[in-house]
Amino acid sequence: MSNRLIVVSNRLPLTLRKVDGHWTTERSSGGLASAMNPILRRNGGDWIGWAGAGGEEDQEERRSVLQDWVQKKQCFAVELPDEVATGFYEGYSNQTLWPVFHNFPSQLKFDAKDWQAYVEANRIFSKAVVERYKPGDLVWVHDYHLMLLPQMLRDELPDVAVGFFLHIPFPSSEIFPILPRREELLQGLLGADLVAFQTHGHLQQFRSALLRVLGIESKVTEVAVDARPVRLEALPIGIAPKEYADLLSHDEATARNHAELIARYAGRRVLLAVDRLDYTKGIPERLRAYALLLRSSSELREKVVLIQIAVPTREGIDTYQDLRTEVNRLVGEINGKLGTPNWTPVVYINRSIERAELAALYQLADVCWVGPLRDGMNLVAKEYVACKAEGNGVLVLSEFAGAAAEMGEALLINPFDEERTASTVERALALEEDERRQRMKTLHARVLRNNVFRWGDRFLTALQEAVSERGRYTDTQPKRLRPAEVQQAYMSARRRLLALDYEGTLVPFTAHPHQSAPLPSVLTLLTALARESKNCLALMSGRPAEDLDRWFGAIGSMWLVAENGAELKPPGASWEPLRSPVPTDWKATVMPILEHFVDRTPGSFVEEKKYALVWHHRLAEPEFGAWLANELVSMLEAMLAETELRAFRGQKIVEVRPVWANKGEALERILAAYSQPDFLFAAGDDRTDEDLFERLRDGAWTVHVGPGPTRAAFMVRDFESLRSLLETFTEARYLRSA
Ligand code: ADQ
Repeated sequence: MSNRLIVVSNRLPLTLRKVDGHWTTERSSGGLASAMNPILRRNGGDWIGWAGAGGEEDQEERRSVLQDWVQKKQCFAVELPDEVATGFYEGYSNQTLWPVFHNFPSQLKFDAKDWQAYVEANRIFSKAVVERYKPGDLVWVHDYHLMLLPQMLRDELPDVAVGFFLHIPFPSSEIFPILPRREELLQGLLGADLVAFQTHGHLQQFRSALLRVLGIESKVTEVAVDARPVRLEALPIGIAPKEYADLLSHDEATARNHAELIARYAGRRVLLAVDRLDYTKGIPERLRAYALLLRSSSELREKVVLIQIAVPTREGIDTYQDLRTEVNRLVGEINGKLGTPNWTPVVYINRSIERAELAALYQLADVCWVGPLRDGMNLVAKEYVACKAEGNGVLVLSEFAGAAAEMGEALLINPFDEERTASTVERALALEEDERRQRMKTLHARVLRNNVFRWGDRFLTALQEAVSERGRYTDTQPKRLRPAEVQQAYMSARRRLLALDYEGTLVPFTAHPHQSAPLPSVLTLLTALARESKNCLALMSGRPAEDLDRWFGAIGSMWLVAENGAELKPPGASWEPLRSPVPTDWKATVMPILEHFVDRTPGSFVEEKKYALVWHHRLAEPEFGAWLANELVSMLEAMLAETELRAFRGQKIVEVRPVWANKGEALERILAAYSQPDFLFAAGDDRTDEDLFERLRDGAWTVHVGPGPTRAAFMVRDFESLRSLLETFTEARYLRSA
């Protein structure tokens, strides 16, 4: 794993600070820096991030410190103009994305200018990466501030290996779609080779958002984007446990702090809470639950103390000021109403504390109370456990922290239920020693094992695997169609056959199939293609004959194929079934089953065609619809096994029709009448078109419209791209030559 690494995150592991009028460098500790620094040293590379607002003064000195970072510290600072920085960081990142991703839609604020700043900031980061990039580098993008970056990089450096890790939760598909600019965010992420989340739950919600917002289906481990695989992973972040172990065993300041704390809290049980002062962390909820506990269990009074450490953060945002006021009020109220001259129930520390002090507190605390309302992972839970090698502590953990997925031996709480939280904390204080040790030792072993270094290695291995999978994927995936090549072939051909699907291929899908009438531009296009004397044009659709007559009847010189191949109409002739007689008496048996599915699936309906029955679930809830479609197909397969009928899944439909009624068979029939074309072009987007592609394997221009698995040799992005290509076929220069 020796590729150079470019780490990109909003902030660098270094901070610029003015001390005594001079810019100085402060090194930030923390898991991410601990994990990335050794990898960066081993592999070489850069860490790219924002150095913080610059101000007007001492720019030269500032620049020289930043230059020093590049040369000595592998850190490359991105400069954001003040306006961009504010809209990007305090605006879209922290007032739009942060609340929505943490299930606080009511806190969402959106300003289109902030979005522009977010785009601009991502662009500035992208430029910085492109400048420093060398072929073969692995780029690792961190977190919600930079969701557009993967696709921006893909546009600039098509072969770049880029992975994205989301540190915060990914919201449910009920919540995610409320986000302004949701499509762009998902598209931005899909530029990556690997998108990784803290938990499987978050990964599943991301897949659900892809389906609902972009209509993209995915597998648990992968999603296809334009014949490129994007790997999906759940990789829970860990900590660097040794940093804590070393402090506990060797650091003098920690030992001193610990001794002082023991003396200060002698005879009291210590509950510890350590958070950034953020509304997602559940601080007021904890304080209220604590007050309930003290009121209901009077024997705990004077025997227990809650040390709440809350480091100020994002102070420029009003909500955070309101939270600060609320927490101050609650702390004052508890201490004022319940405290005694000998006892302060809550010790509240509203500032950042040194690591040595934190380690001593973890070592001391009987219970660590981690109660976020929503959290990507929560490292405090793991840091506490890392300091409890002896097993003498209890972790109380919110089930809404990502950490809960891995730390089942903790006592889990629903922080919104303050009464039960209070009784769980009471239970934590009373836990039998055996049980306490057993739980903590299991947790401790897991925190040691799933540490941040393992996490970093797993991410980079997955990224490298994802990149090497590209080859496998492109072998079985269609190539992107190059217009110039197909135009050349078209131009030099003398006898051309064009078989085109309609819905999804020439026009987008509509809510109801009867609404798919063509726009004049589509009619003009088809008329021009059909009129050309070297062309034989066939429109192959799932629609019944009467729809096609109504829409395309005026274009006389074109084959029409209805109901996916069941009926054909040669140019200037009348409709004929592909085979006859066609049985239709089966409909009476199948219809009640489809109707039963309609009853179970709001938004779905049955369409009766001449030779087929179709259950449409386009308007139904997407995952439920897809699941029921599978169930319906397997039920029908069993029922129809002995007949010539089959149940087919298409784009949001299940269709029952005779097995021979397919587009491949219909094409055979057309080829019998229009033999040996020297240019064969077939385009479609649906499973019914696969029969066509299968029939035309060698030498034909088979084109799949949109991403996804197919037997076609080529693909184009969407129906608009296909139409633009077909329009060039009607231009004079292509018609004239040859
Ligand atoms: P955060 O929301 O910042 O991180 P968390 O995982 O708890 O949340 O990390 C906080 C870090 O800050 C811990 O290392 C803790 O020790 C430290 N800290 C907190 N209060 C402190 C104080 N008063 N003084 C000093 N240090 C303090 C985001 C996501 C999380 C995810 C991490 C890592 O929101 O869910 O776990 O990234 O992926």
